[in-house]
Amino acid sequence: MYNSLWLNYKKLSVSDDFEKNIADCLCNVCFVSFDENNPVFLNAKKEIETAFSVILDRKINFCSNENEMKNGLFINFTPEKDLGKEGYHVFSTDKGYSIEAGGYNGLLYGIFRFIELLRLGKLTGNVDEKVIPDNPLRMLNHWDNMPGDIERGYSGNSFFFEDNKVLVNDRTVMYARAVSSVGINAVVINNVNVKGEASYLISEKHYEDLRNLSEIFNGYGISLFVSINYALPMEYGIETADPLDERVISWWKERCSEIYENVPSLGGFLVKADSEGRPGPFTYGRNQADGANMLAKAIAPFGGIIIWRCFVYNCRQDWRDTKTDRARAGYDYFHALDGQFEDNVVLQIKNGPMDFQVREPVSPLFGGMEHTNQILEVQIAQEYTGQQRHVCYLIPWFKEVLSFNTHMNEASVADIVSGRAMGNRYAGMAAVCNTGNDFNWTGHDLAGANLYGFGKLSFNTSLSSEEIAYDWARLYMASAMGEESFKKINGDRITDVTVEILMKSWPAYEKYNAPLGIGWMVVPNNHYGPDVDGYEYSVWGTYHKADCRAIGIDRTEKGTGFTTQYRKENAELYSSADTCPEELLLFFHRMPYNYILRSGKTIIQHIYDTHFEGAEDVEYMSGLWNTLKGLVNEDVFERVTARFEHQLMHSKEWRDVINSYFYRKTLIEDEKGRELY
Ligand code: GCV
Repeated sequence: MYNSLWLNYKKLSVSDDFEKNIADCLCNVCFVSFDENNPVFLNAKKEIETAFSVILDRKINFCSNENEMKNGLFINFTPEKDLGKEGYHVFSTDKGYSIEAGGYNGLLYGIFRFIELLRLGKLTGNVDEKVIPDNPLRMLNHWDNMPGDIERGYSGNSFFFEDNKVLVNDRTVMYARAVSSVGINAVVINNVNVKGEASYLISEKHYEDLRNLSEIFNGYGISLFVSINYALPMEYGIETADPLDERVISWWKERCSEIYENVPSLGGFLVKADSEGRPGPFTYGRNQADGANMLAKAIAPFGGIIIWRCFVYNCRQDWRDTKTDRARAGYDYFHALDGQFEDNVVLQIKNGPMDFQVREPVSPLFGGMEHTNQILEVQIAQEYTGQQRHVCYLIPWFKEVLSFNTHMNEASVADIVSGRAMGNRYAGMAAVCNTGNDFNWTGHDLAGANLYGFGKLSFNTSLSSEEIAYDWARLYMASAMGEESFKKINGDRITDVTVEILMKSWPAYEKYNAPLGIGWMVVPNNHYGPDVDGYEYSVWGTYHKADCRAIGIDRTEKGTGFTTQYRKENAELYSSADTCPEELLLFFHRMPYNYILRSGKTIIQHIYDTHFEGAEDVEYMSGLWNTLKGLVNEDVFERVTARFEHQLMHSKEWRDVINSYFYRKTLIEDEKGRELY
């Protein structure tokens, strides 16, 4: 059982005006000049039929000759216009409405958006929306394992795998519809940690299922990708995985040829190499470009691409070693290889240099490579941001990352990953996905906003977080109640409350988490809940080094030198505590607790205050949520209420554990005399 996410179409008849001017008009739909056998066309048409027949509660008449129709919705194939294959233009005309698209993906996106505009009540007045997606690749990475579990999955088990088999069923179709409705065009179905049966996902045993899955995906404009085990040839009796060894090279060529014979539309491979125990080219004294290029050459004849992750670091560090710095690793391994990758290799770079903490600086690899295809990797699976038990709307965070000026020719991260800055064809955004086989797909209903939002943002990076939150809240939360909730008062109330909660949630989470960008005060391994010293006594190299005098890591030139990996302007900004953005102060600097921040507060007082405030913010959000009782769908209300109860308790635990840790280290009292344990 599963719900239909934000595609839960309900009858919508909000006013006489709607009935007369919109509903009557939209009963007539004309598709002009499309290939009526194209699978994307067929799905697009089906979507209109499904949506309109429910929303308008009328029979829909289709035609393909525009002269046959006086008014209605006209959908035109316009490859000659400047929309590319994925852009669309929706506008009102004196005969009703038009959607223009230059390709089948554009058609699908235009139709999905048109249905949204209809449901959002935005089809009144003069409609004119033309969008060409900013990012060529808009990707979801699932960390699903073939036995059926999900690494860092917080919403049930996999719907792609069970008992080491690939699942292809009606849920697959629902998934494809939903993610393509927000513009996703590439999906990796399996975990980057490729182990066990997953090594053999690209083998005869699973080709048929992969082909069936890819056909469903293709019908929604999505390319199927798989994560592979870099050392796979060794599972087939070759003694080495050295990328320069002829046996390895020809093994991959043959395997690629076999795969494409069976799964012709496969997009390519995602690879995690030389990281956290995964094999890679380092074992053979080769570099990351050697490894990626060998695979790229093998897959190129079939039009495939290699997405190669830059999350490469040594996860064993002695705490006394003050020079080694995990934050440096990505740049240290990849920067010098700029320009050496094949055209069909794309490097996938996590937003920060560490690992999806609630706050990190942007990775210096963005702006550090001028001749390499790049994808930004973010994580909507809330591994470090409350594991979908806490509400944490991450789109504002991603917007900050995208707008970061790398000072490489003044390009922002958005400019680089869109391909605009360097004119590259392969570029984009990927999110580690937050779905599972729970009824509501994302465990926390409000986490659905991150799935919807990631797609929307990667399609159009200039949308604001609020706009995205508003549309999602209206489509999912308000529409769950159907017609009644769309009526002015309830619909607006539900939407406004939901948007307010979403927009408060990431700042609140940051307040009760580790302070000022230091990160990693979380329980090791499962990454849930506070454990200030949990990682301090492990070898992962994520130390905060808090003692009774100071906290933070000196990452300036005098320290680990991480700041020098940025372009001059950013290196200077981060090098001095006076100019360093304060939310990142302890990431870059080791500071005494009585250092005075720009707010006039000492660091220690800031820690106390933010932790009290964070828990209060949760109390406020949860109170707001309670005002929706009786207004939103009862199931949704109960599920979210239960999660808020937990978040309330858990945010207080975070507050108390962090505050008492620092109180006991420093013995400095809270100026406001609140209870510290
Ligand atoms: C898939 C972190 C996570 C791991 C994850 C890894 C990665 O270390 O905790 O679960 O592995 O990142 O991104 O590869």
